[in-house]
Amino acid sequence: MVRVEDTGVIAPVNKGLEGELDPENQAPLRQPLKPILHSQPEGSSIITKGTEVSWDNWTFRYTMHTREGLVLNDLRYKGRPILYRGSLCEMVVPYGSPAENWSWRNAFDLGEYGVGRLANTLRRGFDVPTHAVLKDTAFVDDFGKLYVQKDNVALYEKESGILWKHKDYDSLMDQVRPARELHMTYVATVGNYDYALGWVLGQDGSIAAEAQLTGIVLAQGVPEAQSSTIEAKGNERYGRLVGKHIVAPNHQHFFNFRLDLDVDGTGNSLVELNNQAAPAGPENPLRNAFSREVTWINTEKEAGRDMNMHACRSWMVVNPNRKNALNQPTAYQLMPGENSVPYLHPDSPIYQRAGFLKHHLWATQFRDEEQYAAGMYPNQSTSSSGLPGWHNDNQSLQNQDVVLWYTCGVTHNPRPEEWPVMPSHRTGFKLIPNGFFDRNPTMDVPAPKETP
Ligand SMILES: [Cu+2]
Repeated sequence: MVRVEDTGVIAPVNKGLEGELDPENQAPLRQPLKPILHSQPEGSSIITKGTEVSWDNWTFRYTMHTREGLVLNDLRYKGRPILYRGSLCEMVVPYGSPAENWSWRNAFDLGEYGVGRLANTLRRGFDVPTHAVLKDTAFVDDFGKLYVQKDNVALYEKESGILWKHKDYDSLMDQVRPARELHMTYVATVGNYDYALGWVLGQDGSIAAEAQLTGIVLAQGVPEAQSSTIEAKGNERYGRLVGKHIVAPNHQHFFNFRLDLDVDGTGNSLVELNNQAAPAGPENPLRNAFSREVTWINTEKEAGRDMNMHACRSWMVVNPNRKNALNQPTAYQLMPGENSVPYLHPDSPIYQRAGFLKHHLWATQFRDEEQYAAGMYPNQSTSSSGLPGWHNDNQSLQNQDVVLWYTCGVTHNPRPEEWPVMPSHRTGFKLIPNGFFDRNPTMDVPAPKETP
């Protein structure tokens, strides 16, 4: 022991939070909604053989990894390789309160805790739909002993609105195809937070990474509301009053996804796409024109890139050796979703350890030992661990085995409605085909049979 810090009793300690979530303490309960039945009378379209999965045109294998949770391996569409390995490879949650007992709080939920080993046993009809296929995982504990965790991975199909549709007012033709998705999820409880994490495959070739944030926001006891307004002042300077004597500090959740793409093979290159308004002139007389500019990102150091709303920026992994029917290189595009920048000072210890926060997009040439964005051992890391260090040798990204690293952030300014438990907040991003196919790959999806 180095020292003991006791900052004294500030507020009545919150007792029995579990009881607060109990249905008995929510009385009177609202009228329940009428049941929705999911039935698959002809069985599931998901075919599994051990950890091999096939569904619609997709095939892949998965690993439920102790540290990274659900990892996709060798993901292919109609046998064509797309993603060799896709994983959530680090997560960090820096808290924004300067208080003595708070300023050092910044859990690395993967590198320090491991989201796979913290995955829950799922229950059909509760965590996942009643028709979900559940899988067990064999893990090895800290002492090398094998154990099996029951039902911690779920696979299920979900109806997801319209895949495509068009109605023609002249001919009254009305063609529509309902969308179906394959969801693969698990739920990891890391201390106070619960994360439902996973992957969603679409029939159109899209791959989505999804994170749902729920659980209990970390809370500070406060003597009394000093401000009780929506202004940032008093004891709500760095958070928000969410209950009597309870302030939930501002914080951020940063996820880093490691995406070892193999678009039609390992020879891949990287481009950045930026939209820009065309200059006024004879070519643009009504000043409405805009173009999508392509910038080739040829080396690792060029690849530290950030989101840009003005350019509607995205990135694309291209196979320069393969062409579609339109003579375009086959490619997959990373479409960012919600994101944030860190509000940490660049000199803060946490920013040094989580250097991957410096950019939204990184890219490296594949190296087996480069698996975790904040390095192998973030609990003992230094500023050079992980992505910023790996960039220094500035390897080529031209026709190489390119690995993308995407940082996705949620800035969480808590609300009273997130107490005593937080309604799920959904975030993530998508990988979508862009020139990978010659045209809409779902034209062959049959129309559903007429239903009464
Ligand atoms: Cu949060």
